[in-house]
Amino acid sequence: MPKTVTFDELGPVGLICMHNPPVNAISHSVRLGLLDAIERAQENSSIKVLLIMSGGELFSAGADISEFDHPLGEPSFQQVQARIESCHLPVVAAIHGLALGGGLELAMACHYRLAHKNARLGMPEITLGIIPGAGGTQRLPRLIGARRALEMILSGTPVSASDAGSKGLVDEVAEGDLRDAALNFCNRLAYSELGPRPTCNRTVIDSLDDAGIAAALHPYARALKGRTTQDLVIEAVKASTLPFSQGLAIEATLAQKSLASGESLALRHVFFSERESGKLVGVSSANANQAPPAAIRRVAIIGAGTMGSGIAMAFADAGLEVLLNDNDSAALPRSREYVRSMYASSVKRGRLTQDIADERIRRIRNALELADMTDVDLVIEAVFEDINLKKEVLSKLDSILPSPRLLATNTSTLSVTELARATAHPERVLGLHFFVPAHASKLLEIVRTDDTPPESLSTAFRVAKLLKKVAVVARDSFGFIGNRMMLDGYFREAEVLLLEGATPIQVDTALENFGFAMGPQRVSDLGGNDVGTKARLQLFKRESRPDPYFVVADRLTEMGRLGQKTGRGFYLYPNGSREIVPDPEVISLIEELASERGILRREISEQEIVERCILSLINVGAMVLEEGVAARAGDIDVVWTSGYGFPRHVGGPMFYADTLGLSHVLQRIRHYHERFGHYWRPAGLIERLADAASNFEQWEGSSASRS
Ligand code: T1G
Repeated sequence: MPKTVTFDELGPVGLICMHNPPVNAISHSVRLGLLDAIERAQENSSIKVLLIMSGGELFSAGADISEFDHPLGEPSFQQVQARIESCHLPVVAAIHGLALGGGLELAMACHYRLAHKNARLGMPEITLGIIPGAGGTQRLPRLIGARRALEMILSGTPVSASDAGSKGLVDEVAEGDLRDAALNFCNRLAYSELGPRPTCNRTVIDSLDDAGIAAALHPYARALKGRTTQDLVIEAVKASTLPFSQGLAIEATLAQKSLASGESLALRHVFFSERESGKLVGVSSANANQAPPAAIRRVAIIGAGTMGSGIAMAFADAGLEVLLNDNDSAALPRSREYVRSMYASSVKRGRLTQDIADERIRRIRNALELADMTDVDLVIEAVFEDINLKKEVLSKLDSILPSPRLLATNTSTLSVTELARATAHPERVLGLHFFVPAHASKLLEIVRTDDTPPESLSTAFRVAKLLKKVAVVARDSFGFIGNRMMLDGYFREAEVLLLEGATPIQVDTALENFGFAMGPQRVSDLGGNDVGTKARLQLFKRESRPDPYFVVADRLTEMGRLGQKTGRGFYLYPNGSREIVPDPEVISLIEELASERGILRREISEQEIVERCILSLINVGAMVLEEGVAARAGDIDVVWTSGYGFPRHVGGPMFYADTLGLSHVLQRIRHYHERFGHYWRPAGLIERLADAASNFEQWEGSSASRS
């Protein structure tokens, strides 16, 4: 068992170094190693100063999250930090890369801190539904003030080393080699009067009043909607004005409470599912290494519409050279304008400097001929959603681009298998399904066919990592994972509820209260009702669907009520505003469509709206899983939380189903099946798991062992 902590004597400096790849998580063995090293240093009279650093890419990503489901082994974080703080030798932490959560808390328990200029320091615990539980809510306020500490913990986003320096979180920001700078700092300390400087002895310079708390919460109100962790964070930081040991005890109680919360279980599930979804299923990491991803340096995008331009920006943002092509000569200048305006608004919002924006725009170059693309590593076609046009483009590219370079299609509705087989090398064609807006949406659905080898999948995973997107593999089928569940489940049921008597705003409000970023009718209006209608027409070429299936949205499209872009859709958008205004004309239209189908309308409760929309989503999700379209229930949760606005703190539809209990889910689905028939036929997988008193998580575990 390699040592996770080493101790070296460098003259008067005792160097304690953590080695726990890949992210130096402060696991049980690291805590043991730290305590042991401190004891050894204390017994060695030649040691005057202790220096804590790490090997690898970063200082530490914090506590080992995989240990949270079991009682934490001794020594605890608090015991290690108390040992550091009470050490009679000054203890210095030198931070490179990232110091997150428990990693930063370890550094804050040290008496002095240095950070390399490129380092970032943060408390991301709130993204996991927990509060800092290793003294962070007590030491951070003592270092930077209660107000700023609260802001840093509520944001969960790391700050730069220079920002940390200006706030007083670190004592020195090192420009050059960190180890040299740290040893210089320690040697100066060793022969100075300065001794240990326990953070716990400091006092908090400011206090938190209601106005200060409200102001600190305000920027995160939307991100924390429906969440509770922030309340525990506030309570803990407020306790930092008490004597340290009292505050620490309060933090420990609140940390336990947060750790046990459903919110945290859900967010941890999403954290690990996002890491799992990027791995080849059924292919061991050893074999995965036999399918090395191809290098991706230059890419080409065919089709300079909104999607094509957004995809080009995503690659330019990732630092790659991009060639953009379109057979409509007016499209390229139009795309250039779109790209410029998108970057201009990022500069205006302070998200980018003008120089970086200019650099990224420069990286996107027009390519007038397909023949100009012989030396790119990847081509993605994003032309109009027409099977013959896409086949023509892909087979031309197949003849131009040396195999096995990857050819990808951004189709969201067409058969990737049919497109791939239109080329001479179907093994190198797969789907890279981006979501609007392509440069910002986190999700990338990788669509594989029966001809797709692991090598092509590995390259697609590499593309996702390059673009900092979460990748999920879907088997080529009707609507892949996300759209299939949205169309056959969630959105379809939302429309049926309209026919039965609910109004668009009732349905949207119910699902937004459940936690969705935006309700289905508002999403449809944002994306364009015509886009949905066209997509369904394409999909129906693969499989048909019995009525009622989006009869309201399709009628709105016929009437030219396309949504925000025409100022009218399910709602009115007066004067181009994005604010929705209910439209009685739409209600009359829905009443007409309902009476045409003999549907009696009635009052429908918010509870029924949410239950029917979410259960139909879960039911179709189970079908997607049992058909092998999705390989893992966790993959479905990643698709919905990162691509369709499903609330992360609920864990995704399949995790939520396990939370409800599959026997309850099955009982309710059967209830609706009796009432509504076809679309509510229970998925066989739910029946089998409920009968076996099992759930998706257990099924997943057993299927993983089966593959
Ligand atoms: N614990 C355990 N495993 C971790 C981990 C952690 N903290 N962080 C990452 N991993 C695993 C991850 O599952 C993956 O495993 C591998 O490392 C690479 O990660 C007491 C209680 C650091 C920015 O929230 O944000 O401290 O899939 O693919 O894209 O108050 O990982 O290869 O098997 O994400 O380069 C607070 C979580 C903990 C940071 C690197 N810390 N990590 O991103 O690699 S709670 C966090 C990250 C805490 C204290 C509390 C990212 C990263 P595998 P990766 P990456």
